[in-house]
Amino acid sequence: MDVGVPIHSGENLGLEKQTEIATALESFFTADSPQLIRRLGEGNINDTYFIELEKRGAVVLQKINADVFPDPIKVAENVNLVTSHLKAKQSGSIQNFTTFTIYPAINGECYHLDSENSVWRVLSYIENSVTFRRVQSAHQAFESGRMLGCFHHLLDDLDPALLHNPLPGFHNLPEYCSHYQHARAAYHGFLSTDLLYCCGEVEARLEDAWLLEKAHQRGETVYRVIHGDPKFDNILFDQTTNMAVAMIDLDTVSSGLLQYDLGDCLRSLCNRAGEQPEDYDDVCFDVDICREFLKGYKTSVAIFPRSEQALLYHAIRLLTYELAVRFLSDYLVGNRYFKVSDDEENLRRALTQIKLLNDIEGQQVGIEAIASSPS
Ligand code: GN1
Ligand code: MG
Repeated sequence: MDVGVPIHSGENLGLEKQTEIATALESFFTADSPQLIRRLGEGNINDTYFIELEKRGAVVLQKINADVFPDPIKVAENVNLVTSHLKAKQSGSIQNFTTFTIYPAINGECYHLDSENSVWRVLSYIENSVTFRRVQSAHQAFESGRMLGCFHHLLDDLDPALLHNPLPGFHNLPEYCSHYQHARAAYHGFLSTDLLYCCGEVEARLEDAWLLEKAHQRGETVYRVIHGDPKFDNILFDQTTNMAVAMIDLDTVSSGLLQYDLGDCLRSLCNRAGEQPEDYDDVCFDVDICREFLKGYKTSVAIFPRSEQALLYHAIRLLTYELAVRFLSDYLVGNRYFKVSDDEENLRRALTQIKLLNDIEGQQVGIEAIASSPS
């Protein structure tokens, strides 16, 4: 059985890091000091820490990755706007949906800018919560759908134009494809069998890159507030009740298509082998998990238009493809974007998404049937 990742687990940090963190905390809390500092979660982008403060107790501290987000202050402001909206609308009417609180810095801002221009923020820690790398049950799939549906439902009256664009080019598949082509042309490293296989699979689908944008131009889908990165381990579960409790990692909240969120969540949730499988043969898309997710999703959203449902298969396929293109391009340019533990990790990640993509395409009929089913 796969084991959930208690979000407070992780390695201990060196003295230099601890000092940097303690200094950042002084800009948020007076007369309080950290008793315990640990890395938190397994995000590919930001640095996240679990902090136990002497007086205030547990909080979460994050340093926003300025190599990825060109303007981290905009990211912090977006998250502040979205969490304020969620809190204002929630007012106890929706069960099992928690929104974390953002602690203001002493100067009143929702972030702290340090002497090296790094942006830090502090969030409340949701007690007794856990994230999972891989889905373990149909119940978790239903709960994931219910949670993402609540998130969309509560934000459906927030004007997406009020949000900054946190990451220009994010989910822009035509642009990712063009970056890939440049990266491939400039690559002069070793052409392994796996690399050639991945490049061939990516290049065979380049002309599909505009599909969702064309559907948008035809009026089949609209721009709205989306999470942007709702992969399965960005959903918090309560350890006691096993209910989903919160969506985390809101840095990519932005104006976008519903398909980006549904496709990204389903490609990660329904691949029960995870993004880093031990055996590529285990990588496949579990349609039963997809069905349960959609049941949960439909219990939360007021409306789920037919035209949006009709795009679901392509959303799942194209968001899987998009991530394969992104991992592969990053590998070709020398691993500049995603955190890696070794030089080949992004190639292995790309290979996993390509295996998944092929399985999704092989199951098109089944996925389309689930997507169009009324319940
Ligand atoms: C990144 O930060 P994290 O690990 O939740 C990435 C997502 C990818 C994901 C793949 C801002 O998410 O787009 O789908 O890795 N986030 C950003 O694991 O690029
Ligand atoms: Mg993220």
